[in-house]
Amino acid sequence: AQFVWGYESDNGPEHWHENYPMAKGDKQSPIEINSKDVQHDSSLAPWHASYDPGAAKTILNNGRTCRVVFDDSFDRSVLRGGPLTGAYRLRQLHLHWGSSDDHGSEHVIDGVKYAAELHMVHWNPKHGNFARALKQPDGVAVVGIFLKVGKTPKPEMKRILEEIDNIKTKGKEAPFQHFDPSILFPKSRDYWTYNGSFTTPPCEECITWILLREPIEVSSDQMAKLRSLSKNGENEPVNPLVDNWRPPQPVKGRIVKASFK
Ligand code: SG4
Ligand code: ZN
Repeated sequence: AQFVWGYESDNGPEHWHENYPMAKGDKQSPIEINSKDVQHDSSLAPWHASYDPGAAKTILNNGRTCRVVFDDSFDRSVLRGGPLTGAYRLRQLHLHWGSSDDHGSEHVIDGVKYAAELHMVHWNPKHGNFARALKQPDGVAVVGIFLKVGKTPKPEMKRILEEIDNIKTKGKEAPFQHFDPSILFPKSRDYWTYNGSFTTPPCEECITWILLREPIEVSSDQMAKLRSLSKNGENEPVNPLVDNWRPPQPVKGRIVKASFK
């Protein structure tokens, strides 16, 4: 039988390298960040996103995550600055989350696991297309935002969460138009940055990670809504889509830089 990667004990992160050898590479993600090992870099510029709400297209459940897809056929929604050279185009955003509020993020900060981690995936148009970009060390930039459970729901998460019932099962897709994902950013622009990989097979090492220091706060009910997604297809036994995170990988001498002191 063909290997279909996932997050179960028989096809999860411990098995990925058997079919995707890059998963044991030297620049894998996520990692654990220890603030005492981080280097402040005063030359790190601020980052800026300029997103066009009209670029949002659809939201879908692929059985592994929930994803919002954007039009990236021209420089419409772009990320600039920070550690990046030039403008990177927004392609999609997706999330990773746990089966309960005390875990679910991929990156771990000083031992802290957040309930979820939002990834905004951008690619460098100097490489022509996304497929080519992911073969280049400066091909992709992902902004990572941690979701922390608190008392207050995040109203900006509403648009995504109200579509959950329309994309309950694997393979479902719904229109998702007029959405500016920058409403999901926290107040502070402080970030950590390091060079790493995609956190799913084939785990290509093409990513400049920009991880935001300040988490956004969501309510426990909002997290529960995300967990109501299913891994199964329609008319199949219910299998909740939870714990779609890869654990931290070896740092192997990489330096994490901080934009802040
Ligand atoms: C999620 O599984 C997305 O659905 C994938 O998007 C994405 O892969 C993958 O995560 C890895 O991205 O920011 N976590 S991550 O490193 O973007 C790619 C699709 O499959 C290639 C389109
Ligand atoms: Zn991701």
